[in-house]
Amino acid sequence: WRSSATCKPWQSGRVLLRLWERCQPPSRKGINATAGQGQRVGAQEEPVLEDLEMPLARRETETLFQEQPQTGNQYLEDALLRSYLKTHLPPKVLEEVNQELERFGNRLLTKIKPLGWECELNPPVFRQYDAWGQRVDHIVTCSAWRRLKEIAAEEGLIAEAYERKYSSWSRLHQAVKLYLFSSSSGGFNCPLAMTDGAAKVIESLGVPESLKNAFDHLTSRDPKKFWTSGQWMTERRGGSDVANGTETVARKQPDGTYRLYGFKWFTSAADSDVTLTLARLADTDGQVKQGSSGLSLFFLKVRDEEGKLNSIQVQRLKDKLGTRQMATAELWLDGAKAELISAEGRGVASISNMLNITRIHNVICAVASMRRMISLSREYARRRVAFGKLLKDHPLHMQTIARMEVQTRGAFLLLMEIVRLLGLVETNMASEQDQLLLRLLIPVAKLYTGKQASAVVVEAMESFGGQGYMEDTGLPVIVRDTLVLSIWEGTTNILSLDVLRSLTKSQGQVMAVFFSTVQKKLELASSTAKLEHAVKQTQDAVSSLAQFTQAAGSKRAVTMELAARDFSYALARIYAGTLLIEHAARPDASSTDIAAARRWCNQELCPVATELGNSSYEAEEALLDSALVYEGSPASGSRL
Ligand code: UCC
Repeated sequence: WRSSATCKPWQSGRVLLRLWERCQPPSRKGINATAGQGQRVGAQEEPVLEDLEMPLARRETETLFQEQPQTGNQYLEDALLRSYLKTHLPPKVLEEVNQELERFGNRLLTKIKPLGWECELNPPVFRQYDAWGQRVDHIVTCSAWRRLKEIAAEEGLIAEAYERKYSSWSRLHQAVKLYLFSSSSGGFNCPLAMTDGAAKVIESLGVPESLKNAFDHLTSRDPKKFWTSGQWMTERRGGSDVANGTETVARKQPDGTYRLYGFKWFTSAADSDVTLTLARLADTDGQVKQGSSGLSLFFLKVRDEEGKLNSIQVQRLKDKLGTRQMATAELWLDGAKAELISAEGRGVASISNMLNITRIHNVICAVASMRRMISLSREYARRRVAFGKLLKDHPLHMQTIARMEVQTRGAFLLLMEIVRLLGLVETNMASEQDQLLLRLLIPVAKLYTGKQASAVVVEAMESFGGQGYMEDTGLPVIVRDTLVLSIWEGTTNILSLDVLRSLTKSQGQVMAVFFSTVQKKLELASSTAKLEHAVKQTQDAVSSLAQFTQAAGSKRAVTMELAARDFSYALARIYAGTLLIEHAARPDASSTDIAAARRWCNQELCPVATELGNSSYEAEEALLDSALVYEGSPASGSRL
């Protein structure tokens, strides 16, 4: 390593002159500025002896670092979002929304994104005691986190959906804002998801007098008034199995309120103002009813008027892989004062209204993460040179990003479809079919986009090479925060079983609606020549799925359980493919719209039919599953 020798004072004037020249910025020396900092593209400079002898000497003085990918106004750069809005929104709504989203995009870029990053750098801290030994259980959040709460109110990120200024399109407008906000939100999208869910539950109860004040706070645009809500569902014995794992007991008080006693094991955004939670009503003998029908839903304020915790103790904050900007805590409820808000024993059914909203937020977050990573990746590919040319000029690299783009487009349209349907339901404009379709598509979209997002963000991270793995690029944060999406709000398998629940509960009607909706959309697109093959592929997949559902009717329940995940994937792929085809069949569709639809439909659209053909759902195969998993383990008794 000889670089330092080049700057020694005893060197001749000629050499010093050359050194001075080298220390000048790249632009003076014929480096192509558009290729990124320090990236040489055909730079022509007269070779000198020192260059040949000491190639590394130059490097020390030049800015040879990779150039940071910079994205601009997210709204303006999102072609699919803009074409979707142009296609679907009524002209007057489009005009207003378009202006608003452009303004919001600028605010995100200049103000909100830096706040989000500040939250990442200053995660919440738990202070259990004050300086004088008094227990305070204070979750200390940073100023950026608190500022984001104010911004969420100012932007109406919850209010928008409940004011219904644009009638059924308000929900979609809100979802689009949340989608743009998500990746810059520093984790504040999590409390917003639960706040939206709480507002939805209260609204679905008809906003009873006792909850009117809370509803006003949760849906307020006034930063001073705005409240966030938690969703305390998870206990020590129950993650997914809420019905059997919930131990919290509710004791009725003479004034008609309840006191809750129990331990909530995962409480996200534990700094929230209020929460919804489940508990078992204790009778006068202290007896409770077990199972799902023993659970009721409660509303409670986390602190009283003086800011003291409502007989709640914070045990500790969780040490999580991601979403570290947001405080997740273990909480002891030691007589927390609460209000019963569901019918007795209808806790799970009531909180499902909240779950369905937070699951939609999960989809929003999944699509947003994919979109953000692709934006950064494509931007980087415009600047980074490898093997003599920009990454964007390497066909294999472009193919890789294009595959991610197709996945993201399918997921995006699935999200838009769900919030469109939700908007119709919320404004009493939905048909019974719309309602059934919504019930089916929420778990389908949640489970599918959660998995897609994990795969896409990891792939996108790779597109930055080693830089993608560097903490201070911010890229690993996105990856970590995305990985939770297939876990919280119901894992992939739990959501697959929820898809089956929707089938059973509707006695198969959800599937009838699914088939007829897909068929209708495909028929409308079938006259577009360039989509002919994609339409045929999707129709074939629909036929296979229909055959499977018919055959499954005569099989044992275990078959459906084993098939649940593949079945849900088939629903997701077929429906998203249909939406891509529909979008590509517009008169003003672009060649990329058509390409996205064609490519999506080239993947296996109906994995459940393939696996049925492989006998994967037979009882013997289930036994083999266990044998494969436990071979060599003490459990199998067959260790080598
Ligand atoms: O809280 C968490 C983290 C918070 C962070 C939030 C951030 C969100 C971020 C978004 C992005 C930024 S995580 C905790 C999440 N926990 C879960 O998701 C629970 C997962 N487990 C399930 O979903 C289970 O399937 C259960 C708990 C719903 C199963 O309960 P049961 O009691 O065994 O189920 P049942 O008996 O089948 O259903 C009871 C009733 C039925 O109604 P009826 O009695 O009228 O037939 C069901 O139809 O509830 C109804 N029901 C539903 N209704 C159950 N699920 C649904 C549903 N999804 N939609 C409508």
